[in-house]
Amino acid sequence: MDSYLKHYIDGKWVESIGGKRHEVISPSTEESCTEITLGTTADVDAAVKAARKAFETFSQTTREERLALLGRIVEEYKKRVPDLAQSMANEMGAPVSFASSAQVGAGIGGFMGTIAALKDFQFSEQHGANTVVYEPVGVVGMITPWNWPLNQIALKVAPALAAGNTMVLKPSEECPGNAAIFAEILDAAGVPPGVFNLVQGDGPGVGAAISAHPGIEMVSFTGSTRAGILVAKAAADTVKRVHQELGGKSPNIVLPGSDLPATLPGTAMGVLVNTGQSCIAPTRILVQKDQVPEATGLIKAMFDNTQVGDPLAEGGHIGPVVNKAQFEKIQGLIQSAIDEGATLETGGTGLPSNVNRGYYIKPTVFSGVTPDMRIAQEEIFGPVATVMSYSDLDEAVAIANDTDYGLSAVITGDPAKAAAVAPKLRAGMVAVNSWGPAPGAPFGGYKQSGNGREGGLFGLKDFMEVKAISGIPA
Ligand code: TXE
Repeated sequence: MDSYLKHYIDGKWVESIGGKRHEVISPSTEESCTEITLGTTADVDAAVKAARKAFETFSQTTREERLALLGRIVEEYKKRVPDLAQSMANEMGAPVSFASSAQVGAGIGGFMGTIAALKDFQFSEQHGANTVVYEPVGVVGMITPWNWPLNQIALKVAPALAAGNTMVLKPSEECPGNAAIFAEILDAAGVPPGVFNLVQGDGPGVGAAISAHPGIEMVSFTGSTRAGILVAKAAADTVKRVHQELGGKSPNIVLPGSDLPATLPGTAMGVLVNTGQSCIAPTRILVQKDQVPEATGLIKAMFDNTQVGDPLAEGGHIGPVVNKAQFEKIQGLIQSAIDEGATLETGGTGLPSNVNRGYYIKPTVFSGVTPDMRIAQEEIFGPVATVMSYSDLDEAVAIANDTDYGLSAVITGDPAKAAAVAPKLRAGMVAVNSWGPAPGAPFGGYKQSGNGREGGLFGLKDFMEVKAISGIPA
């Protein structure tokens, strides 16, 4: 792959129509590492035209043909693991070993979950006098972010292909290289021209054009709640389906009396994985007040033992955050917690002592955090944990639910006791003694964390239309 990236439209690599170039800055070097051709509305029009034409034939393919295609994509994908990992390490700072295992693995997981769902999918069901059939939605617009970039692309492209849709993808302009390699993978797997189109570009340009386009029947978006609202507004005039996976502020309720050394490290690590840049990162760690000192000590030790370093070096360290804007946002949130009276246990503002450039954040732990503090309400998206104290479980549940988000929640402790707490949490996913849901979970949130679900059977259904046919004897 070139470090200058073009669009992939109708099976060909093309330059923008009247567009400029955009430089991607590596978060570890603060220097340019990739350039993209910056898409325009005219590029989106060309991609939609190709996708509409391809829909005429691709929507008629059989389950077996689509299963074979998805299988070939997985085979081609596996050949490109080093390239995919390298491009993510350069552009968004995921260390190569983590990128090639977790980041690339999550993308394959999205395809495997879809393949399993498609094998058993009932395309036709009888509901009383109605035959209900599932059909492709049409042309799907996809807008994806930079934090788990391949996972987020796979969770949209795999079910869209499985359902017989055609598509136009705009990946994040912060991390476009893996999407270009992904297009090469689909090309090598024999995805017909026009079925999958890639338009490189930014949100206000290409993202907004996709959202508003009358030739697109559905837009599937993953990113901030801020941008998700703009997507929904831009889509409103065309009444297209809007599918959103947005931000989160996940609680981690540590049940009273839990064996903390045995359980807490496994869930608290979710704040460090991917340098804290996960929408489900359980950053609000709620601990019964008698256990706060022990829990804080354990978390502090974990964060103190976490190395920060070069994403291109092998090892189990964490990398920088994606860009300068995110670095500054996180520095501001850390400072706000200090100013509002939280206790800084470790970390803090400024660069870690072993680096002198790059967007690296000190692994940071605060205790004494109260629900009204900014750091307890805003998504951090960095390696920053907050320990909050509660008196009884009713109070813990009230604090857990007291944000605008509702993506995911974690419960640490006895699973039998957790079973009574899980129904009280206003979140799309509840993970017990793990920082994230098990593979195959319908992935998505309540409240301002979005709507719709991704992954497996639920994700497949979300990329389909439902038609009821009555009056024809079965
Ligand atoms: O994301 P944006 P940003 C959260 C996280 C992070 C914050 C800011 O809290 O700190 O968002 O990140 C496209 N119309 N998440 O600003 O802008 C954009 O080009 C259409 C949570 O980098 O949401 C990119 O492709 N599209 C999250 C995508 O939206 C628009 C993942 C995401 O970028 C657009 C990332 C517009 N007007 C950040 N503006 C998660 N749910 O995992 C931007 N985009």
